[in-house]
Amino acid sequence: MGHIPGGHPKLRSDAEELLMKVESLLGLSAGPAVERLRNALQRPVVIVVAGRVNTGKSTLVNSLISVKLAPTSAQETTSLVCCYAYSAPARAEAVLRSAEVVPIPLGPSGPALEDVSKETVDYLRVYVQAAALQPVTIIDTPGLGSAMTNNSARSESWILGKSDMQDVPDAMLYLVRDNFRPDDADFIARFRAHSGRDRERETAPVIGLVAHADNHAGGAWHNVEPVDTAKADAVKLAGETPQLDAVLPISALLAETVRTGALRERDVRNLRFLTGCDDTRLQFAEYLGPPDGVTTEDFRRLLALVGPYGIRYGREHAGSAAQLMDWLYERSGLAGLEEILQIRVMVPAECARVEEMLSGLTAAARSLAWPPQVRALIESARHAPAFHRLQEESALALLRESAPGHEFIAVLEDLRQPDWRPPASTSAAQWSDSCLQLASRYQAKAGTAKTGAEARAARVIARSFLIRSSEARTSA
Ligand SMILES: Nc1nc2c(ncn2[C@@H]2O[C@H](COP(=O)(O)OP(=O)(O)OP(=O)(O)O)[C@@H](O)[C@H]2O)c(=O)[nH]1
Ligand SMILES: [Mg+2]
Repeated sequence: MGHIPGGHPKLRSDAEELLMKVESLLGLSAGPAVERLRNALQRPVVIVVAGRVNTGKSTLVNSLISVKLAPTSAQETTSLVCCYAYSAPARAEAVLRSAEVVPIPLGPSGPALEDVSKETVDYLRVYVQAAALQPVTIIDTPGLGSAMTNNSARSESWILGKSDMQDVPDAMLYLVRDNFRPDDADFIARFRAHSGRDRERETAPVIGLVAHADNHAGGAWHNVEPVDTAKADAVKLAGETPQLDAVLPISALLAETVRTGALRERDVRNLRFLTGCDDTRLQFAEYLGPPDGVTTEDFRRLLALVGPYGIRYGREHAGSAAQLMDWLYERSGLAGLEEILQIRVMVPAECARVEEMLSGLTAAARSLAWPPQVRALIESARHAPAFHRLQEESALALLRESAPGHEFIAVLEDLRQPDWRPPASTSAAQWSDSCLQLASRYQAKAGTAKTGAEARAARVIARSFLIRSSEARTSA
């Protein structure tokens, strides 16, 4: 079980290598221009987590950053936007409305404002050295739709108020308890419009999450399995809500417990101990007291870590800590979320950064009159197999716009998976041959295509298979 995977494993490193080659050809004169492009390239992918009060946003943020830093509770909790980014040493700062940045204390339960007045703060930044944060920055936001406080307005103006396109998040995770209400849909539509304001960019993907999956459809003690029901409801919602890129069930509580390493051997033993207990007895254990053999404190701890769902259904999977962790991971919905994040968010966002870098290099070469050999290097890099991924991305964007539902869209989406292989290929030689056949099939389709976008996509797909074929052959 990994964390949020990076995008394409080699794309950024190939891009960095190109910058290094340019630098070595140009020497010192490359300095500031190349440095600017390198900084832009290395910008982490920014994912904002939004939704109504109490949907589990901060709990999900903790599980995505693998540290319990964002405060969570059953009351309205988060009152300031907080960005979690990778850096050492761990520290926190408040960015004031005046743009001044002031360091603030970072305790084990998150940043503390202390003597900084909340009204003067625009947002908070927390830096942690968590491996999960290397490729991404995760933004926790106050709950939307709250009439009690001005937290909601803070979130809205922060998420939709960015004027510099560089600051607009690359994607949004939007949590709902059961349904997308009209104001949820309205917020999502405004986010998409805002993120796609710049004609050069596709609108940022939005992934809907059916939150509290472990407590869905009447809760853990009801007669239907809540996580399974949440899965089925997520599929239904995806069909009804075309403005979302995907809808998945998530139990942020289980995800947080898995990712932050909160579960101790003693918890696993206590849960295993409950295996033989009567369901009704367990359901009312908070009132009746826990079953003999488990202390009240231990029982409360278990409830806080895995909820009633973990107690009812997890008992059967508590043979060992590893078994329980696997089960919690699967039930939490994290696996599905991480896969979607890679394919729908990380790969496209990294392609966009590399594309920007390549255009930036071409522009700098022209405006700074770099020597012909440097220009030639940049030009040939643009067409090298290493950057073919970018062609796949732009062919996909073009086709989505001009022919949504076209059969090539699914092919291009499959190709986003770095470890994609043709089905039923057992050896590298077979894999290479199948790719070659596919390349030939798509080359032929390019000849009979009805539109420019379709022909381009077919040519791009043909080359993708050719590249994969030769990669397979060299790995054989
Ligand atoms: N059973 C269950 N409880 C959850 C889940 N996610 C969050 N919770 C609990 O719900 C409460 C609210 O969670 P938070 O993460 O603070 O919610 P939030 O969306 O950040 O809330 P605000 O910051 O107030 O908008 C906490 O008590 C969490 O422990 C979940 O998936 N399942
Ligand atoms: Mg919160």
